[in-house]
Amino acid sequence: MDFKIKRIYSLVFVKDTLNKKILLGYKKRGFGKSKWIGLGGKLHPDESIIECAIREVKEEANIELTSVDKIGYLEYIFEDETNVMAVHVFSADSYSGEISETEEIRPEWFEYGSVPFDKMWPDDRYWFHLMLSNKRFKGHFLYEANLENIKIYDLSEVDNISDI
Ligand code: 8OG
Repeated sequence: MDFKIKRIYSLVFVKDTLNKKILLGYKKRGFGKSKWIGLGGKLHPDESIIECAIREVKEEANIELTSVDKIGYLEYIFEDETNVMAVHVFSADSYSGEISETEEIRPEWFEYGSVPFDKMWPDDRYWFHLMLSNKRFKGHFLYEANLENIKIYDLSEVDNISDI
């Protein structure tokens, strides 16, 4: 029998919509080390996925989100692994506090046209334009065991993400 264990994560993109900039974090340690990523992490027991998104952004960039919008759902499957990562994607355009570096993340603003895709997870290239233009989407990506190549994927825009 081939069954998979789902691990649930939040992934948050803070946007400066006025200046068309997106906040990414340089991951200093752990899974995805040395990549530019959205902020986020693993769902804790007894919290909602929105609470997880807000907590992770506070832990990783020292800001308190004051609006969060669920915009996507992505599943990552890795060859030779039983775990599936289920990632709930959010965008946020308001927060309080000053963004600052933490032990795990060095946050930095990027212009929408200068996103460093070559130093990000390869799947980001497929759906980033949807996220930046406020579209809602869902997709699945099967990664080769080396975590560098995507073997197959599907991706679609959806009208409503709340029922996923
Ligand atoms: O707690 P930790 O920092 O390990 O959480 C991982 C974060 O990175 C979480 O927000 C989900 C995100 N993430 C992955 N894999 C991938 C991926 O393949 N693409 C993208 N865009 N984000 C990912 O863990």
